[in-house]
Amino acid sequence: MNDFSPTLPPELGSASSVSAADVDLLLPLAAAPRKAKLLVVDDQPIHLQVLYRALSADHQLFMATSGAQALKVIREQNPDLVLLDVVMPDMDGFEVLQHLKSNPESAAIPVIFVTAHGGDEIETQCLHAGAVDFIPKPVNPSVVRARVKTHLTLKFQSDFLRDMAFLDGLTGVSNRRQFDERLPVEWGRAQRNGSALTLIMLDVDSFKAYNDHYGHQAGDDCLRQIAAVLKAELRRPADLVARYGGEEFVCLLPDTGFDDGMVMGLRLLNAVKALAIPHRFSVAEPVVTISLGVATREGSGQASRATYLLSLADSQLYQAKHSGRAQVCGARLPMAAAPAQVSA
Ligand code: GH3
Ligand code: MG
Ligand code: MG
Repeated sequence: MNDFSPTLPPELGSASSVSAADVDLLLPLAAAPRKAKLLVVDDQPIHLQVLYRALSADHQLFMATSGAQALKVIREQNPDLVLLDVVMPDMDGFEVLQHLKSNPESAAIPVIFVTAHGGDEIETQCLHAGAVDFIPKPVNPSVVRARVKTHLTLKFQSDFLRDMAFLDGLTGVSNRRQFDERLPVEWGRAQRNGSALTLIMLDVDSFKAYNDHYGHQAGDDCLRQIAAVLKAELRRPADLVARYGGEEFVCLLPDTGFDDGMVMGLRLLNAVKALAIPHRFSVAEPVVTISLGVATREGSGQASRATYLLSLADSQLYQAKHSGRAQVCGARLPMAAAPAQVSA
């Protein structure tokens, strides 16, 4: 049995049904950059067709004809809004919504229920289940468009506010709050999978002297340039660069072992030096430089806390400062052996 055999509205092609492999090719159905992504879920092709006609001109539209298929599209496409049929065989709309709400990655996606089974009671039930709105069938295209527009506006506003809450206002990279949230998540993942995790902590050398001589504005500009360089050098999607505070930054590098972490540290050191920002008053070099501490958790053993990785990076940074600045020091986190497997 496969879950992916939607019947498509005539506009979407001549095929009356498609296989699981074809679904990926058919989606997105109306791709265009920067259009909001909508997922429409209904087991009845006729209803999909009506919603397709109403919404496809202004949105990037995805279709699903079962709850299971909807969850797959949501995982892969992360839509901005879902229009969800309530009554479907196998997995109904309430169950789909429950899945969405229980996963932090999809919990914030707004869901509008669309159902023929109207009435105050079902409407209340939909809203209590966590839907943002309720549209009765048969749908009126202009009402659907208006409600979708309203909920997309709210969604984009809340996305914007959440992004702002995690960004550093001066440099535009992530802030301390974002880092504090990500560190335990990445730490947990590394412990579970026995994968490597490297943390680099870095600090601008003689930055007080830089501010004192070149002015605070120039200091701010210098921090912005350094942040941009760090971001440009760390290109993996999972890498995180955050301003930790003042003139200190942290880089969190999942799946990065100690040797690669040290190479990355050196790259950052050289990239900042290559900015060639004059600093006649630095104790290190005549240009702005950074000192870096690298700490890596690797191997299948256990180390007790994420904060130990942070302390180790901090102590390595201290070492780099103490040894003359403009350099990288690093260490591996000592690990205890993983607990032995007990068999019955
Ligand atoms: P070291 O090489 O040991 O790190 O010396 P340092 O002078 O960089 O360190 P110190 O901690 O004495 O001074 C840090 C300076 O960073 C002091 C503060 O004025 C400056 N600073 C911190 N945050 C900002 C900021 O947002 N903008 C500017 N322009 N300067 C900042
Ligand atoms: Mg400093
Ligand atoms: Mg400092």
